[in-house]
Amino acid sequence: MGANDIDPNNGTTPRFVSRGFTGRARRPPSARLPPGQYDVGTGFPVLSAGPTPNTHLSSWDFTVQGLVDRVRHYSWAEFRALPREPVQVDIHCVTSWSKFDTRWEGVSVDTLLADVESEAEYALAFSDGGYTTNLPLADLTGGRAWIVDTYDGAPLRPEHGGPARLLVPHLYFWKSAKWVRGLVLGEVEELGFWERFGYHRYGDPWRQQRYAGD
Ligand SMILES: Nc1nc2c(c(=O)[nH]1)N[C@H]1C(S)=C(S)[C@@H](COP(=O)(O)O)O[C@H]1N2
Ligand SMILES: [Mo]
Repeated sequence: MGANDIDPNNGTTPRFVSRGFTGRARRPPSARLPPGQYDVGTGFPVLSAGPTPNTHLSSWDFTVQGLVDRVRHYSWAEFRALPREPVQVDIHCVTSWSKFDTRWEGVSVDTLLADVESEAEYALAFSDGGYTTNLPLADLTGGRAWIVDTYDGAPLRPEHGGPARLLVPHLYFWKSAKWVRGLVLGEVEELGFWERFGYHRYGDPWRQQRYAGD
């Protein structure tokens, strides 16, 4: 896929595919491929709806805003000083490639939200360039989501979302917003960029939640 492809599905996945019967619980431990996915191997496709933004680290910050007791801003230096952890996970793109054992490093979203008081149920992640994606707040906590700035031991390359991207590997990879700059917390679920185009509001790859209605 080229850098400017707009449809994350890109016509490569049949719109109507029969659903597998394997829910997460019944899946044998060896089966790492969600239904309808293939193992892309050593490749790492780039999927971006638009050009790669170029944000200087001096003007980069990460903001937690919306329904919060007070807005949090982390400069790049403040972000880099937070406790960090390595993450090794499988990722699953809705265009049907999956990639096993990707290695990242970054800050758990739990860390960023640790002292935030909020009644919010939902989050909208927003990025340089205007991309957004919505998630239940619960899916960003509990050690399941990170803001990562390192891939395979090196600074995350711009085309893959550097300086920093969201990583939410248990959902389709469009939820892992590249060039992420913050979260807006809220009581109601505001749909993000692909979700407004008809992609599923939640996007569980094990339940093949590719499109609204799946
Ligand atoms: N800001 C932004 N984040 C984004 C996208 C995008 O177009 N813009 N594409 C999403 C989609 S559809 C996928 S599959 C992954 C692709 O990440 P990669 O290019 O590092 O493989 O980023 C997701 N995050
Ligand atoms: Mo995607």
